[in-house]
Amino acid sequence: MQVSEFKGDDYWRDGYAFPIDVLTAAEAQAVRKEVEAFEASPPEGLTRPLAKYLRTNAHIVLPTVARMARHPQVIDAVKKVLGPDLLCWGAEFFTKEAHTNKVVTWHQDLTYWGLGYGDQEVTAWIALSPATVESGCMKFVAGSHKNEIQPHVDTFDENNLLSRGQEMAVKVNEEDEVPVILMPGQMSLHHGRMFHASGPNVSDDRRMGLVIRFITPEMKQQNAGRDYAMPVCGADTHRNFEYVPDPVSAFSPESVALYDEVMAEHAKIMAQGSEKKIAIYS
Ligand SMILES: O=C(O)CCC(=O)C(=O)O
Repeated sequence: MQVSEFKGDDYWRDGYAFPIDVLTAAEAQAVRKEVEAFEASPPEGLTRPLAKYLRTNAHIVLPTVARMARHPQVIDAVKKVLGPDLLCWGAEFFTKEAHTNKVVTWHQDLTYWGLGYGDQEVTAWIALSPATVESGCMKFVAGSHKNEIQPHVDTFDENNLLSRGQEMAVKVNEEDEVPVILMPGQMSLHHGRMFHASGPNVSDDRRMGLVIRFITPEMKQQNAGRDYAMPVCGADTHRNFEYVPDPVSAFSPESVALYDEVMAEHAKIMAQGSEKKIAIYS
């Protein structure tokens, strides 16, 4: 559907909305190409492997990702859900290589973020390649955002793409699963308490999604003294987050240094309650 056809009410009923057309296929392809060029030839001066920058907080080091977080079509849709005042709290690439067993187990995003369990957060998942049942698209359970946060267990399974292999200790019935099929340039939105997961990629192409986490300024980090966000639109009368500036160029020395600072704080937040080190934050 076009952004103009998207009704925020449907999101609040189901806890998700898709497919919403936000980028042209050419725009999606350009983002994919840029990321793949960095993967083929990682820039110098990085303090950690390239994959880690892509896997979390990519908006801090990649101008394209910061630009996507302010893309007019993306913002128009997110505003229909959260209102006019928006911050970007995180952005990452969720990539599953062709013919791999990597999965994402059932979970609710807000469980580990330290931002509380409220309604002022939405995830935008933008397809950069076809997200199909074959390639391991996400699966949602309609209305599951109306539940409280369920108990989760850490599995640290190496085939699980989540930071600690977290898994809801609640069984989801197969007949309740809604596959989130998206073509390049299409977006889904989901609530932070949505039950969601994704299966392996048995297709011939890698499955790539650019995932942007939007919050309203009322949100507040509860598990650490400070947290960071990038202002996107509207006003912020709360100033609960330290502002992350747009990177001036890809992996500029300043943005790499800021990245390290943010990750040090996020590592503490994400590690709360975990018995092991969380690999993607190290
Ligand atoms: O990309 C996936 O398969 C899972 C993504 C996810 O869990 C999320 O964006 O919250």
